[in-house]
Amino acid sequence: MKTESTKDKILSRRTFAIISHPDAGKTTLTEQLLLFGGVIRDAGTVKGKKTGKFATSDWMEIEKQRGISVTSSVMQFQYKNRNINILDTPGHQDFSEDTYRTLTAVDSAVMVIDSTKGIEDQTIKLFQVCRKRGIPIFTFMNKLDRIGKDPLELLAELEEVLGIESYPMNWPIGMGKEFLGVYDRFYNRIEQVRVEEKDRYIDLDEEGRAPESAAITQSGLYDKCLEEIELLSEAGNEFSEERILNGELTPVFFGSGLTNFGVQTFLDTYVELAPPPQPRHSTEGEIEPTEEAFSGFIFKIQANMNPAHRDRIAFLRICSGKFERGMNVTVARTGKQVKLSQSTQFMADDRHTVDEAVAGDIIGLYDPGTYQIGDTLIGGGKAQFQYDRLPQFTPELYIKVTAKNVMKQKQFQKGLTQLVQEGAIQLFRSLHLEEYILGAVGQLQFEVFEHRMKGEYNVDITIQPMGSKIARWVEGEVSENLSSSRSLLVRDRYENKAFLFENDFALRWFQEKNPDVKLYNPMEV
Ligand SMILES: Nc1nc2c(ncn2[C@@H]2O[C@H](COP(=O)(O)OP(=O)(O)OP(=O)(O)O)[C@@H](O)[C@H]2O)c(=O)[nH]1
Ligand SMILES: [Mg+2]
Repeated sequence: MKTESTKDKILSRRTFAIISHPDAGKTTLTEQLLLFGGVIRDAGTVKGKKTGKFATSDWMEIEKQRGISVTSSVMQFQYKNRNINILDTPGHQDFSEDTYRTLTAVDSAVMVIDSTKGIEDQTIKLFQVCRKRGIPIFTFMNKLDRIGKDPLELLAELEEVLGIESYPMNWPIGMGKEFLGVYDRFYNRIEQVRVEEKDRYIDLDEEGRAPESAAITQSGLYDKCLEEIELLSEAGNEFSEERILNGELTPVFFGSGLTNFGVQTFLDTYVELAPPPQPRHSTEGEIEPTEEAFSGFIFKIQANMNPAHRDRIAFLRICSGKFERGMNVTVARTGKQVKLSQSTQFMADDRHTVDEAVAGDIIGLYDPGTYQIGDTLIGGGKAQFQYDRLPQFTPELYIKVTAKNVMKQKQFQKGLTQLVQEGAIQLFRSLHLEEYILGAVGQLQFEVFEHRMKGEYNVDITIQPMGSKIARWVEGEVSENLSSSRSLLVRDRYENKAFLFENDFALRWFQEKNPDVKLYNPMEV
């Protein structure tokens, strides 16, 4: 048994990711949450235009320039006796690998929907990943300060497009310029827009009505809201905490991240309803967070987070027990023992040393090249189990890369090796010519790579697009004579041989001609 205090600490953790289609407002919402968490004093903006201050979680140079999130970032804050680990993820599908892995490290997710657009493609995909993992999902209908879709239509989309039942925790009174506030079904009050804090809330009577003295009752929008609330009470789903925690029912909040409306109420409710750290599956079955022995897994590796440090950080989700700086752990994959003496907690790229952390927390470990994404770390001298493999994607797009300046070979190699270790791009070498070939799931990954090679390693690169390919690895030996332009034989960074096929047809043709060559795709789990 754990001592009470470690158990209490574990139970106070809330670890979640913010997910959605690009531009729905994840980073903006994250910024407001950090504001309530008291960890930043002014909210920056995604583009930083007016104030020159950027959102905390878009810390990478290229993110600031383009106003999009490229990589997930983790931040910690305390709110109402809860210790919150929040992960802001990129929405763009070219970066979804990072987002999918991040989702393995959380216990719940906040799905942000741009209410002017409704449910978009990438949201559908990310939702499905959460559902498969049984993660509870909280929905934030964003951008109510603009004229958007009808709220009832948005709810219908949740059920029809995503197939999840919903319970609106609050309901908008108007929208756009006429957005007056929300009718809060959970706290039984009306929260008004642009009203000073002391007058912002109007308590509702037993019938769920505001006192007639309240000015808002004079508005037709209020009447419309009441009608819709009645409809929801009669025909909508019932509130059920149990179904929320099972991921069967999503609580829905309406608000606006940019104008900071409804965000605090969302946070208040979220910390009440969101689950504490959950067990994680391993080769030895489920591992409970309150188990005595320390364990965790690495879900992300990031080089050069801070230009002043220029080192590599491995992100660890602690799954059980307690972490103490200086402790010894075993890396399950290699059996190697490591002393964890350099550990950090984050505010995006800002960090401070952490001496103690518990299950549910996400910490950064200094990585001299010891870790790989998916590694299980276990306290003490023996690793008795490993956590489930993390999702990995087969690259679809390929390029050849060289350093523009041959004198920069050394830096080029260094950058290549370090950025490839982050897991978003894969490195191959062609067998005869020893050319460097990179594979990724999307074009934007290459743009980020080029940008970072320049910014972080001071190397200009030349890119030669190869188009899309199908990668298949070879089991056993294979003759180099089988390599051709349509079925290019390459080695991955672990020296395993693979073919890059021009297309499906080339793959099938090859298999028919060479039935003895056993091909497989290691990323299909
Ligand atoms: N009108 C309005 N605009 C918003 C709101 N929230 C965010 N935006 C704007 O929407 C744009 C995208 O916001 P982000 O927070 O970067 O969106 P994101 O989901 O983090 O985008 P990616 O990280 O690229 O996937 C920015 O221009 C924001 O200022 C809102 O509540 N109302
Ligand atoms: Mg973002």
